Amino acid sequence: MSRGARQPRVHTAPDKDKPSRILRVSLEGNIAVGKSTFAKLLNAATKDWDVALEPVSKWQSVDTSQETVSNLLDIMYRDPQRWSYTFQTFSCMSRMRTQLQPPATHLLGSGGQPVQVFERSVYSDRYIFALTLFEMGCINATEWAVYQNWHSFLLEQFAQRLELEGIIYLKAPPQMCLERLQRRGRDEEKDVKLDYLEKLHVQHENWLVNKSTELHFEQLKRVPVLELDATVDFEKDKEVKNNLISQVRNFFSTL
Ligand code: UDP
Ligand code: DCM
Ligand code: MG
Repeated sequence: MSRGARQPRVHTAPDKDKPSRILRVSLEGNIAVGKSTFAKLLNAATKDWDVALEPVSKWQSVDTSQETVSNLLDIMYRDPQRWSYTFQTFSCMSRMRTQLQPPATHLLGSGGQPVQVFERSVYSDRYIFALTLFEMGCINATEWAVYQNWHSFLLEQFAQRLELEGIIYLKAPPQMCLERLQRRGRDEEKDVKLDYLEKLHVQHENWLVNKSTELHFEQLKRVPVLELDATVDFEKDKEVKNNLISQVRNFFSTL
């Protein structure tokens, strides 16, 4: 076809037997805001949605095929200058592995609009955690350059399989996240301070609300964000839970 010629419009009847495109959405938010709790509620809400939780246990137990070598989450919090880069490398790598897994088979024949929901993403690894740790001096300039180099390269290579169609942002004040963190009582996090949660909060706001974070992936700049108020107790209050889930359902229908 010559340059500039009009493409013919092709109308095809919807194919009833063709499974819908699987949407990929990440669930973002501060430490202990309630992402895992909410993810489990989404998973239980309909068989059209499948959730992949953050692989924290893999970070707590780094192993070879023979033995467990260390608890990387623990040593990162004990000595952040020494271990932050190593932690961010490993956590992002395990995240890529999770996001590259084929979707659960039940999603393919779910009948409705199938959605894969990931607790956090390769984007929050870089634009929330690695960036904050660099700004705090826990990741040095060389480590940050190396991190960004491989992160950009791998995301470009795997773009089609890692890109998201939507982001859900669970938002609550850092003070409330600290209270939830303390209630959860993960041993490695016992010395996490309000100041750190405040920095992570600002980083989420800059990325997802103010849009002032410098992003390096064109598609990511256009991904729609649903902000949800996580100050309500969606774990215990059924009405609150149903309200949040219906906001999510509406959001998915727009993607
Ligand atoms: N939590 C709560 N009310 C809620 C949501 C969460 O009390 O509406 C508690 C939850 O029981 C847990 C803590 O907050 O003890 C942190 O939740 P989660 O592990 O889901 O947070 P994440 O770190 O995954 O965001
Ligand atoms: N974490 C981190 N860097 C990342 C991802 C997670 O330091 N790129 C930490 C923050 C929490 C823990 O891992 O201590 C798990 O996060 P959450 O409890 O928010 O699910
Ligand atoms: Mg979690």
